[in-house]
Amino acid sequence: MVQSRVVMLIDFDYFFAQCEELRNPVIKNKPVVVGVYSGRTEDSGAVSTSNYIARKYGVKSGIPLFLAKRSLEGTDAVFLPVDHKYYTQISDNIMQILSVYASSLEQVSVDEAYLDVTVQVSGSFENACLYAQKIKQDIKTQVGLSLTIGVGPNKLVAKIACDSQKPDGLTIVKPEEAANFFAILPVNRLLGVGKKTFARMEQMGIKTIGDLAKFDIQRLVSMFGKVLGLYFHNAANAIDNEPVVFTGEAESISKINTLKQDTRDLESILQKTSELIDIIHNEVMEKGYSFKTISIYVVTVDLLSKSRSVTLEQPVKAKEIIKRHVCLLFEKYLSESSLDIRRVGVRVSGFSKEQLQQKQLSSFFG
Ligand code: DGT
Ligand code: CA
Ligand code: CA
Repeated sequence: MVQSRVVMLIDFDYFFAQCEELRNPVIKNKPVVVGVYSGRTEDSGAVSTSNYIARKYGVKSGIPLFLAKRSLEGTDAVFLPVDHKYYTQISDNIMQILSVYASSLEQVSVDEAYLDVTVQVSGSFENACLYAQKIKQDIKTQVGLSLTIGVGPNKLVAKIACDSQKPDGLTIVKPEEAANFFAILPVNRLLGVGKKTFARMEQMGIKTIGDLAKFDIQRLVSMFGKVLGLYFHNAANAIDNEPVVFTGEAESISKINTLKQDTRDLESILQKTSELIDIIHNEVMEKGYSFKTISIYVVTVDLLSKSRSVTLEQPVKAKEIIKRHVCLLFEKYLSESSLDIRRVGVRVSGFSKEQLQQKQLSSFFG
């Protein structure tokens, strides 16, 4: 029997608004609205997102700010402008933690990533449930954010599972449950079924994904063309063979570990990171990569995590270069922070595969 893949989609809850709650917890019990202020008048602009308290008043992504203000009149609502730089920092931090949990991580937006965890859970969806809970708990304690996880045999099922229960959700759809899980959902839950297609399908008698799954494939092809027709047929039948692939800068190789004891001692930290660097460097060499970016990752005793990185002008591949920069980054970090460190990590990214350059540089630095 072919073993099924185990794929997760992780989506951070009410992301921009939750980030704002994180740095200012007193607003947590109030409606929180994050908006893009266009600046024309005081209230012109649109809502980027809102917390779930504000959503009860009908305030959600995309609506005009003046409408949001009106809906929340008489409440102690908090309105804040978007701070992309801050949200990206938190996002990068979470992605870095998540990457350790998967064979591959594909970031699809600032608050969403697919993880292939087949190997990590030995192909078992029972294990996947515990594993997902562990991930949620880890992000909760390390970063302080809640997230929603969908698990399925492929990206398509994971995505729809994830969307089905938010916030702080965990929905697991086993391969044998996918057809039933999909069947009752409205067909516009599938990617690619927008307003127009939805209306057209409705005319054809297709309302649910189940209707679409049973619909004659030839007729679908004649209605929507070969590519789209086949896609709709497969998607409705929960078939999706797209692999989870690293994308662009999201690709990195990293390792994180807990120190023997909480410390600020550079020597003990470097001893631990040296072990991590050995593993990382070996993997980088196996893949034939050179890299440009070296990062350190720190979890302090208050369980907050921080990272620091340096990007070099030229791609390099020598282990000594990682060690040297990790040392410099930690020296700098320690001079800026006073808390003991609990966990440390190292990450390299910014990969390229130029063989010739690699050889020259490695012999130079070797
Ligand atoms: P969720 O996932 O339903 O708990 O809530 P969000 O806010 O995380 O929603 P999601 O995942 O669709 O979007 C992630 C972030 O992207 C969100 O926090 C803010 C931003 N965003 C989403 N929709 C819009 C929009 O219509 N306009 C703008 N400016 N930003 C948006
Ligand atoms: Ca989200
Ligand atoms: Ca999202």
